[in-house]
Amino acid sequence: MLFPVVIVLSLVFGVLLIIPIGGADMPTVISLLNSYAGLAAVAMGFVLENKLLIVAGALDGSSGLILSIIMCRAMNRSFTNVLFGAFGQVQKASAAAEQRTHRTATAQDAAQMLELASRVVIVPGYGMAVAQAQHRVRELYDQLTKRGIDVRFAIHPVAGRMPGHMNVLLAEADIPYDHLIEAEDVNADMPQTDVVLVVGANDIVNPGARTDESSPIYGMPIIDADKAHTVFAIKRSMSPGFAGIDNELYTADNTMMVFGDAKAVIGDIVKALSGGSGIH
Ligand code: TAP
Repeated sequence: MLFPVVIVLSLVFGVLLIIPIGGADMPTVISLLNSYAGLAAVAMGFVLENKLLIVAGALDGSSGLILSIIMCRAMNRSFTNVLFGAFGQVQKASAAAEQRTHRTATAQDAAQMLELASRVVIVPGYGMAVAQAQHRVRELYDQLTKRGIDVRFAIHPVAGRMPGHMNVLLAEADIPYDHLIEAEDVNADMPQTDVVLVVGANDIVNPGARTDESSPIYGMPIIDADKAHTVFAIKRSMSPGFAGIDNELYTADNTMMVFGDAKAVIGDIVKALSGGSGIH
């Protein structure tokens, strides 16, 4: 008699557990649900007195939980904030930031600066995934390396929306793996970098994470793009990223915004470069 009631209660419990979690935290939720499945297997193992089920379930349960916690740490957010953070979440740019001005550039301007550079760092983010621009990025990489320019990719652990998101996309485009550099290593060379090309990234290059204690991402390690000589940031507008906050990188003196869809803009840069001014 109680069985259907338990099923209904479990369904309600499952739904209530998931609805407070923000949509973009989905990867954390998936690994947490994996962990719950492992715990359920452990319970079943005890009921059936099956040691294999207990051990396999415990492995699944603990690894899922550890992965969820690591993902939260990389975002510098507490576990409870991810689990209940979507309640009353407001994602809005502040009025103060709207008054700050930014400089714009065209794809042709970016191509000219890239062609003159010796060291280039490309910072891919969620926007590259949305635009599916990885193959254009590969073409750009080919154009630049052909000219003897040192091109590296700065990979942030939480760029995009799932662990390893950028690695997967760049591997799909056959970018050599040894050119993907982790944030802390690439940051050491940032002051010697001529041009940083930010491709649809926002929070992972926000200098506010270093300086603004009131920022929700304060303390999150970032890619120090602002320390390079020149920054070109490709995105469609001045809208904020996942954290819903302004990014002072976009209004910095050494930054130029190239507005547009990442795939189209990188395509235009490649086109300009393949026309070739023959500087390198
Ligand atoms: P975001 O901060 O989300 O910024 C992405 C930017 O891409 C946006 O500002 C958007 O600006 C731009 N964009 C979107 N579509 C585009 C397109 N078609 N062409 C060009 N630009 C486009 O991304 P991020 O810097 O990669 O940071 C990731 C964020 O996600 C972090 O806050 C992280 O904590 C969070 N997060 C990560 C994970 C994992 S595990 N990776 C999981 C959950 C949450 P426009 O709209 O103006 O174009």
